[in-house]
Amino acid sequence: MSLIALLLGAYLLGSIPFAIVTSKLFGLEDPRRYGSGNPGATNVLRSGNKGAAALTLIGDCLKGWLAVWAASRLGFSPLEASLAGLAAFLGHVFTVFLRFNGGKGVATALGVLASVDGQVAILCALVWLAVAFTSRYSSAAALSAAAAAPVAGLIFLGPQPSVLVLAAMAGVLIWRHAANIRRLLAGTEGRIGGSKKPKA
Ligand code: NKO
Repeated sequence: MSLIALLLGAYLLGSIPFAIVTSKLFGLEDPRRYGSGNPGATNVLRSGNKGAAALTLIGDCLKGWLAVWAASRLGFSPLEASLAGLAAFLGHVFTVFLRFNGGKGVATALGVLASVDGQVAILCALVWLAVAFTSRYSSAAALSAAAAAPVAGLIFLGPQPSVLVLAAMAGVLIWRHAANIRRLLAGTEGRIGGSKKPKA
């Protein structure tokens, strides 16, 4: 299999929007129509359905993990496998199935990290949990974990090209949270498990 075919396959896998798929399965409203309007686990939780939110998180996470794992199994190098992870992440964010307007990439990035290096994933997940529990802001937790990712990469993987792949993922993730950053600064950001209030 060529690298191009691998990246295309990973992109298509990443493009599956689990927030939309699970919402349809559970007969819930489209998450793009309430809360932050984001097709992601945090926003699906605002529907009040914890099962749908958990399934969104697992699905979005697994596709990132699977892209890297499959690439390694197919004999691609660790750097090529991390690029497959980046392709799945970009598939989630710029999904072909939602006119290139997908999610923010947090759960998918976690799946990619878990497959690239377990220690990096655990450190970032701990940062997410610490900030989420203290602030109750999913976005602030994701922004902190993304900032930690390249640092954790350097610590556990050393200076190698796949750390740049993690940094690129973190950069796109932070950029996708621009509206959240504005709401955090204005004090109007919604908390975890908060209401379904219309978009601010
Ligand atoms: O609706 O705009 P919103 O308030 O929903 O949502 C903001 C939120 C969007 O993300 C999600 C996914 C939630 C996943 C939660 C578990 C994540 C745990 C660990 C994350 C590690 C991320 C590392 C990134 C490295 C590049 O933010």
